[in-house]
Order: sequence, then C-alpha cells, then structure tokens
Amino acid sequence: MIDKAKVQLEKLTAHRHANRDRQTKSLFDDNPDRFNDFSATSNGLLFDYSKCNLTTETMELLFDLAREAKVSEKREALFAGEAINTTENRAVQHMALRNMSGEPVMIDGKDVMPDILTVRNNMAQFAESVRSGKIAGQGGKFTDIVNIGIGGSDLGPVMATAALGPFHDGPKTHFVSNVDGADILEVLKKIDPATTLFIVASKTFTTQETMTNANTAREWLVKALGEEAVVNQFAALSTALDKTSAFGIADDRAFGFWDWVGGRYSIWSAIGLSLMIAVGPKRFDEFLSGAHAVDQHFQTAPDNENLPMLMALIGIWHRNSCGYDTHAVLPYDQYLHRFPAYLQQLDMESNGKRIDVSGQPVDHETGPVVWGEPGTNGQHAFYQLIHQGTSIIPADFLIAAEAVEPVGDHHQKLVANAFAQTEALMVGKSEEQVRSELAAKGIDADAIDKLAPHKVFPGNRPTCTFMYPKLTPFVLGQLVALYEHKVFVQGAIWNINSYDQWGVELGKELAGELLPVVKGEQKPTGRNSSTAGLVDAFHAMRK
Ligand code: G6Q
Repeated sequence: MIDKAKVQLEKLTAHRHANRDRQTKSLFDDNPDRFNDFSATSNGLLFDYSKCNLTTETMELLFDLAREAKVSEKREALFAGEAINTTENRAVQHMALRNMSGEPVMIDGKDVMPDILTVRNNMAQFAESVRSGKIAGQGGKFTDIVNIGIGGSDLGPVMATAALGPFHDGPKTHFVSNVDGADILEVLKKIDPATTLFIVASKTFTTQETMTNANTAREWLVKALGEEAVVNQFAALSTALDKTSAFGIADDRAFGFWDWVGGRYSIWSAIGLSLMIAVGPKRFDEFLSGAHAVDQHFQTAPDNENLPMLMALIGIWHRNSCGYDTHAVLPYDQYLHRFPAYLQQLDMESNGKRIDVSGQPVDHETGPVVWGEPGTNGQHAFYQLIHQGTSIIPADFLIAAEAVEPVGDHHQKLVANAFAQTEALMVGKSEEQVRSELAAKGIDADAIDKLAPHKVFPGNRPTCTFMYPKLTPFVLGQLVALYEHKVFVQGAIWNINSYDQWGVELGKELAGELLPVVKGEQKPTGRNSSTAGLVDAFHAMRK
C-alpha cells in the first residue's frame, strides 16, 4: 500500500478502536436524516448503507484514504487504456465493449471501437439468424444452444441468462463447464443433435475442461449427423481464431475478442453470444447500456455520491478496520440466483492477492471471502450464523421494487423479508426485551433464566441494500458494472493487480503432470505419500 494510504488506514483503524462500542441503531436516534445522509442513487438505482456502523467522520477518513491511495489517478489510467495489468502487460478495457457513446477508445494508440462494433454487429446478425431459423441445424430451426466454457467463459453467460429469464425468447440455453463427464452427459440427454447449436467459449481455446467437453460434443454430433454437421452446428468465441478454425469451426461462426478483456470481465464481449441469442441483440444492447451508464457515473460522480467508490470504501472499512473476513451477497431476487457465484469469481479472483504491484508482500488484508445465496432460502439455512454467530458478516441485500412478472402478493412478502432481515441484523433484541416477552407469555423465572441468553440478538451487524426498479437488462448491466468497479477501487487501495490470476496456475500444472499417473501410464514416483497413497487407492478401488 502507498505509504500515505497506509497512514490513513492506521487512522481509520484507530477511529474504529475509539468507537468499538458504537451501536448503529443509536446513530439513527442521533440523526433522523441518517437514511438520506447515508444513501446514494445512480440512474434509478438506490444504495442504502445507513445500516453500517459508520459516521460522517468515518466516511471522511475513507475518502481521504481513497485520495492518498490515488484512486482517481488510477481510474484515469484504467479508462485511458494504460497497461495496468502489469504482470501480463495488458490494458484492462472491458468498458470499451459497452461504450455506447460513439466516442473512440484508445489502446496502444489505436481506436478499438471499430473492431468492437464489427464483432458486435456480426454477433447480432448471427443471433438474429439463429433466433429466426435463417441459420438452422440439419433438422431445422435451432431449439437448443449449448455454451461450452468455464470460469469467465461460463459464469457470466450462466448468471446473466438466468437473471434475464423473463426476457428469454430465443432457443433454450444449456451450459457445460465441468470436466466431470456428468455435466455434458446430462445436457446431451436433453437435446436433439439435429437442432442444437454448440458454442465453444474459450479466450485461449486451450483450456483442458472446455476442449475436453468440446471434443466430446463434436464426437457426439458427428456420430449422429456426420462430419459435415460440425461446420454448421458449432460456433466459437475466442481470441485465438487460428485454433478455432483448426477445430473445424467456420470463420464466419468464430467471434473474436482481445487480450485486454479479462476472462471474468468478458460477458460484454463475444462471450455474451449465448445471452444475446437467448434475449435478442436489442436487450443485449440494453444490458451493455446499463453498464455504460455506471462507467460514466463512476468517472464523474463525486466520491460521496459515487456508488462503486462507496461500496469499495465500506468494504475496506469492514475488511481492514473492523477485521471482518467474509462478505455475503444476498439477492432477494430468484433470477439473481447465480449472482453470488458470479461475484465470487469477480471479487476473489481479482483481489485474492498477497503481493502488491511492486512485488512486495502486503501487510494488510486484501479481498474477503465472498459468498451468498438468494433470500429467503438463506434465512432458513445460514442466517442463524449471521444473526447470532461469533463472526460478523457484512452483507449486501439486493431487491427489486417490482417483480418482472408479479404473482399475487409474493413480491411484497419477499420485500418484507428483506427489510425485516436488515432491520433485525442492525437492531437485534436485548436480553431485557427477551425477558419481558417471555414473562408476558407466562413462562416461569427459572425457565426464563435458562432460555433468555439463547434468544438475545446482539444486532449491530452491518448491511447495505441495493434497490432497483425491476430486474431489466439495463439494471443487470448496472449491477454487474457496479461490482466490477468496486473491485477496481479496492484493488487500487490495496495496491494489488486485480487483473491477473496466477493463483489458478499451479493446480492446472499439477493436474497435467498427474493425468498420466491417474491413467496408470506412470508411477507416482517422488510424490508425497498422501498423493501417492491416493493414486494407489484409486487404482485399487477400480479393480
Ligand atoms: C478469468 C479467468 C478464468 C478463465 C477460465 C477460462 O478471469 O482467467 O476463469 O476465464 O480459465 O479460460 P478460457 O476462456 O481461456 O477457456
């Protein structure tokens, strides 16, 4: 961390210690306008952070931290297309993919917008032709598409296709990611080879899981329809267009993107093709527009109204000053059921780092564990720990004002649950209150003594709430981009490179070494006794 930022972080930690016993609920008693003072909006989306244990002084210290950490200078470098991904010597310019302003975006002295628009137009033409049946399989109009990809080439399309379920009027979409054969097998059982389009999504077109699944799909299709089906029923999304043609995919079915698009930031690129086919190019553009609106907001809104800045700084407060290890994302929106998994990759792969940009170990915490499930299901599972456990878990609640497809009073019940949870987490329930409630029920004093401690809620547990009008493509674009920029700001403050992912390499290398051992072609010589023992047990159990 930059020295001056470190000093600022120490001030924040001292401020935290000085206010250790502060109760958020009393901050509401002190300031009837607290909701207005500690909430912000952007393009119709509301962010309420008033239920976090912080004050104007806390926020000022956090804004100073952002200034000392040079967040705005780093943001300028990001949007200027500088090679801020230093370990891979790449710019980070996924924002260009959703640049709807008509303005150029320069990377290495070249305007990248003409190429982006060409690919997007080609994708749109292809998507429309698949949707209309103009481009069809051997058996006629495509009824199913199967996206084969993993990590950044899977999670974005899976999450967004689920999120925009009510807008889905194209062919059915399926996603295959795991190298576990069960994943592809279950999809192949459901589809007709003659009316299925396979989309192989892989930035590198070398990923073991994806190429294994793509080859299995290819063999299955060829077996059913013959070799000539491949050219017609496969498309590819990749930066390695030489490799896609070697696989047998026609050039006009291969949609490219560029090395300055990180895998986990690639939903806006050709990797979004399955989403585009599902909801149509117009809605895909609305999705891009939502993200573009956030890009503009992030660059222009003052810090105290800037949603990604606020999200990031509150996260830093919780992680670095309060010492909270995890962060829960709790969508009260069933369509966002894969959003926590998506954010898990976005946040943890980006900011799960222990070395700073100058190659030195950091001396502070970086990214928290991110996790979550949709409410209200989580309430009947893990919320016990959030309310009464020993760990404090800051949580984001996400809720729409209106359901896209309302059913009776379901939505009002959903909203009441979301509001009830954030209130309960903040206010809690004192022992005094518990005792008087039990006494009012006529319970005797001994039983009250025994039961009361179990029924106390400490409260003071921080939550932020996002409220949006309705989960439209535009709103989904906003939500994803907000979290992307949050991750950027936190990485900037921690002075780490949020855009590489060396931590996923070692396991891949060892899997490559171990495959011949697992296949029985080599002995596990020289390996530790656990791995060697597991290899032996594996072979023995299969006999
Ligand atoms: C994302 C990561 C990673 C990547 C997958 C798939 O930022 O780099 O999740 O997306 O490993 O890679 P390919 O798209 O190259 O198959």
